[in-house]
Amino acid sequence: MTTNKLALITGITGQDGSYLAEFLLNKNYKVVGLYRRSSTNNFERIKHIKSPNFILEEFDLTDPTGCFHLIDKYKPQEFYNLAAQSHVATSFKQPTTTFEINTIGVVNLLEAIKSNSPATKFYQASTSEMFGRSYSICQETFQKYQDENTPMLPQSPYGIAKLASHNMVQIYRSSYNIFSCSGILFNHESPRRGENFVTRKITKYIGKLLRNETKDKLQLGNLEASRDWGHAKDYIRGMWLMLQNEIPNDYVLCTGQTYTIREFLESAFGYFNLDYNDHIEINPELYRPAEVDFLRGRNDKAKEQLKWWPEINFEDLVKDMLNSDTKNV
Ligand code: NAP
Ligand code: F7E
Repeated sequence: MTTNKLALITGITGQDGSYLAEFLLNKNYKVVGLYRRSSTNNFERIKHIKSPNFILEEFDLTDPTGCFHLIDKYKPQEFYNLAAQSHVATSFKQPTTTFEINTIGVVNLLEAIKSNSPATKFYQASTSEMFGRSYSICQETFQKYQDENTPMLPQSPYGIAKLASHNMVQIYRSSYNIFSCSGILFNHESPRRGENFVTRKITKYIGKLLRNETKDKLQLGNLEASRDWGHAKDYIRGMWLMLQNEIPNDYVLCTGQTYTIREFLESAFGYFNLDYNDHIEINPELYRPAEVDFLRGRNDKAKEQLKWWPEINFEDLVKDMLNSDTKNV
């Protein structure tokens, strides 16, 4: 197999960036992973990747000149923008930074592509958080769901910033003919999930508990919200499929199943015959100023047009995260 395409990935040090890099390298892509400078290197999720086709380059999404030169230098076939201030609760505390990274940063990239490499295919990491409190109702089952046609009413600075960039991606597609797509991805997790997202916070705590490394209770906020949780490995395959399609478009990627945080707790603690009620404590400070109460996606468009559907179910996702976080127990 010869090396065929060049792909650039922002957010390479994050959960999705690391899985996408592995996926593309397996397809014999040349991959340039873009990371932002930090005082200590943050390569935990990618340090195992050893390939002559994988290189790293320093970059910050909020620097327009850097974006401009980067696109000009590589003129890649595919560009995956996965970098973001991705924590919803943080976005309430840092709304300006969230907009600079999640909205202006995306415009920086789109402008650079328009000027320097208009044939580059662009993927934007949009999110189910854009739906906020909005949902559609299925006429047959009367169940609530969200899909590409559901109106969007975001409930956080994160959701609003992502919706603005989502709309910009559509503008560059319709106005300038850029092959730009947004994946409206519902929550996806893995053993590489950041430790301050609720699923990983729970599985990491269970590992510590079983190794007798903590006597503290796990502090959590709202347990009644519902999320449509899938596995990151499935979702990065969907990102790639969007850029292989003949026409650019936006797609929901989700499982179609929804569980509350309480149900996640039951499943994760239950795996070790533990009762989560004995180990958690509600901390009102972890409640958000506004909450997205219910998310369940419908992936009919991705199924039909991309032949994409998730292969890892909820139980196997929880097991995968627990097996990783309870190593050496
Ligand atoms: P993640 O683990 O938090 O990774 C985010 C990445 O963005 C990190 O590599 C981070 O670098 C980088 N980054 C942040 N600010 C940057 C900047 N100014 N310049 C350059 N890089 C910057 O997120 P993820 O879970 O992989 O998610 C990937 C993308 O999908 C994000 O855009 C997220 O908003 C979106 N999304 C995620 C989900 C989900 O459930 N995971 C669902 C829908 C959409 P550092 O490592 O230096 O912080
Ligand atoms: O919260 C509740 C919290 O932070 C899930 C990001 O990847 O998915 C993610 O955003 C739910 C919320 O994910 C704690 O109130 C309770 O209802 O794991 P999360 P998120 O906010 O859904 C979307 C699709 C993205 O795009 C985002 O980038 O759990 N919850 N107690 C808690 N959440 C956290 N983080 N910590 C708690 O202690």
